[in-house]
Amino acid sequence: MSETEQQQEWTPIHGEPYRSVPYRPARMPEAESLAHAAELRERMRERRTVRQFAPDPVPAQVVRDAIACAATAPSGAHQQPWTFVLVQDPEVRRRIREAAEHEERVSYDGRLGEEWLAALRPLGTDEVKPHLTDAPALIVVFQQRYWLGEDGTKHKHYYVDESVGIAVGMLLSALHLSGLAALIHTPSPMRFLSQVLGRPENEKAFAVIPVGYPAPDCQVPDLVRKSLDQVLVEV
Ligand code: IYR
Repeated sequence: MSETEQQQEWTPIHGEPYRSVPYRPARMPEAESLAHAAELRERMRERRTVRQFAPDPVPAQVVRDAIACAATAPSGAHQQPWTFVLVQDPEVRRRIREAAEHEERVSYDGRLGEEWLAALRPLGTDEVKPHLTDAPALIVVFQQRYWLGEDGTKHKHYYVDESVGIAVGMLLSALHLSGLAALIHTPSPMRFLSQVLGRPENEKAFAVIPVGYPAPDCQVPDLVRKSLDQVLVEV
């Protein structure tokens, strides 16, 4: 982030003329670039989705910094259509767990359908969601489907799913690289999150991300990632 960006307060740029500032980052020497890329690849390979958390607190500033990283994501028309709600209050986490487990019970009892349940079997998930109260922090990500002008006019946001998806990817990377474990949890339907957290009508819940340290006896499913050859096509 440039100094200009840090000093200026955000205001909507909708309909403003194009303005530009110079961008001249120092070019990284190739050897350094290769070393960073290889190290990052290895560190990202070590990330696992965690569902069993230790109750130990996490440094809240690490989570805030990770959210700040996520909020640097590119977005459709630079509309930054996201809100991150950091929940540490145990009573609010308890209410989120109760409502999520209610929805999940219906899902696992048949709403998902046999094909979906079969796809989930190797992950070992079920309707019991202890991570929502065991993890010391939850980040509830909302997507802003539109923004409300001061006069109450609704302005459309563009590529909201893509923008928020990119930001969440950056958030998961930042949390992992800062030493914290996380889970992307998508109870469905998620409307209860707007009610519990009192979010406005232009916001729709996107995911709940429990954050913490893995429990001492944490287990993760024995999964294999696709190799680079299987995901990369070079033309
Ligand atoms: N939301 C449910 C089901 C679930 C769905 C997918 I796709 C997953 O990758 C994992 C779980 C749950 O959280 O259990």
